[in-house]
Amino acid sequence: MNTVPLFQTSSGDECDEFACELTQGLRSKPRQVSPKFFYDAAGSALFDRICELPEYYPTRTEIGILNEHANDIAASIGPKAEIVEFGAGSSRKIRLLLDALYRPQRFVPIDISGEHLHASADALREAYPALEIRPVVADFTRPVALPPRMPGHGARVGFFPGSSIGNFDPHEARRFLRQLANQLRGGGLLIGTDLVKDPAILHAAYNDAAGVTAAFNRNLLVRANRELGADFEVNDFAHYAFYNAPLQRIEMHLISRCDQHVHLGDETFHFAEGDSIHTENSHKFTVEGFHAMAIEAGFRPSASWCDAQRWFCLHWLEAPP
Ligand code: AVJ
Repeated sequence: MNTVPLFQTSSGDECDEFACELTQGLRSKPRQVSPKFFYDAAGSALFDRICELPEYYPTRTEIGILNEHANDIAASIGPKAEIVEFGAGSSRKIRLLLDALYRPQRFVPIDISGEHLHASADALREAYPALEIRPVVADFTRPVALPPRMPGHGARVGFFPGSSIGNFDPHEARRFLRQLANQLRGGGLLIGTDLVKDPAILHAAYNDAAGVTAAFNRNLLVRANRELGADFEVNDFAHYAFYNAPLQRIEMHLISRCDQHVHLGDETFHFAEGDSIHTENSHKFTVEGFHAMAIEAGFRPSASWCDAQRWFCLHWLEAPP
């Protein structure tokens, strides 16, 4: 078992990141924790199940768009591209993209989890022997040193599907896109966004009948118990997800079902009945609003491909040289 270093330092470098951020998040009011901590092995498996749920339309809608517009997307990106994926998700989407492209030269998946990254890189190497695959273990929200571009290669193209951009607050999203526009100079970014729509459809997507999203949300507490020795009574926290229309985002919370105390490290946290831990924001976009944000970040929006219901959209953003 891993021993967890002490984490009351404010410098933050000596401590386990999850321990640090969870402790700080529980000390603050409103209480909050980053959704990036959902994705341990169990959380990643739960997310894969979410993507198959009848209510969770984003994954299958985005795959449908990739399929339907594969030729246009490939024409926009051009031949011999170097593809950089921010966060190595399920390999289904990248395979669809690689299959559509004309002689892609190199694939650089960036992910914080080396284990997951190298396993999927090995599988892709078998399926695409002509493609150079250069995984980079890193937190893609920070600037990542990319392998130098090869002479003779086509555009350097970022791939950021799944509306993962929706996890950032608008200010952070702009900052992140600005960073990408710099890294991808002379190339571009293929990015997926979930769109603003009937709140009932959004609500259902984050409140599935089978309870998988609830388990995904609560897994954060399961993980804290296992990795950090916390003592959350997981079933005493309710999954609560709703659409915040003025802020155009789904919010996920864990709500205390009773008056209770939780121990983490050497601290005791009190929860009154109804107290919340804010675990995720998932922002929704309009095509126009997203284009405006992309322009502010230094991109030139070129094409956007949506499904017929306009539930989800893939955008091709050019990064000026
Ligand atoms: C991976 C952030 C796009 O917000 O829809 C799914 C994560 N959370 N169900 C999303 C998620 C709850 C997902 N993103």
